[in-house]
Amino acid sequence: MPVPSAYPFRPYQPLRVPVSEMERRSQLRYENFSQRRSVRDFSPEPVPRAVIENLIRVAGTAPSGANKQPWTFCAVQSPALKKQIRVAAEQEETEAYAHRMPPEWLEDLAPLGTDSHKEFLETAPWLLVVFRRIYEPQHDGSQRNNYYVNESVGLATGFLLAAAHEAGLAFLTHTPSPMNFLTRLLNRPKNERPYLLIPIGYPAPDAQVPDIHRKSLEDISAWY
Ligand code: IYR
Repeated sequence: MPVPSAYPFRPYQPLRVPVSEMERRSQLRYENFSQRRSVRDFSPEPVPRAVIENLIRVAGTAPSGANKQPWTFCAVQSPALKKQIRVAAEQEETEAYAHRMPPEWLEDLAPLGTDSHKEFLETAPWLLVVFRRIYEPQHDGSQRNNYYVNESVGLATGFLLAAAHEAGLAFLTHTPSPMNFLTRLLNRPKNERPYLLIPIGYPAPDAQVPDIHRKSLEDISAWY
């Protein structure tokens, strides 16, 4: 018998997937996801707002600490705002590449061919800016903390990116550092902190990606 609770519960019996079908689906999912690559050269081709709305809806289904759902997803389409974001990001990145990142970090980035130019911030049809909500302001003016905010927002963002890939879109998980300029440019409230900046769209027709490789199952797992 289920334990009685002060809060309402309801039955949950999602449709069972037969094991053979489970194997097939997980294999297909892996094959599809293994094709995903981070993209830095975008086509300006538009992506319908309805698609972005669905991706954000998917993100909102992620598990979160105490079901606080401590996230806000800002979708930026305005060319003027994208330009402001690019200018501010490039300012920080110029400083970062020239002075802030230690030689070892620059060495690790060399195979990716990145630099302080962030044209994709203007070219991609959408910029998704993910904010984590540290606390929730209460009606009486007090604050109530959220739990496992980084983990929760990471999961939600992962859900969103998986859905974007499945929808046939390309993206980059961009982390200009520091990114407080996003709080300012998007006029976000004090309880929100920028988490990730994600240009999303189609790759440019001549887009290239670095020839890098993924670790194998053996490399990333241990079995007991
Ligand atoms: N934020 C910089 C540097 C950078 C850092 C990491 I770690 C990367 O995987 C890629 C880039 C930039 O976006 O160029």
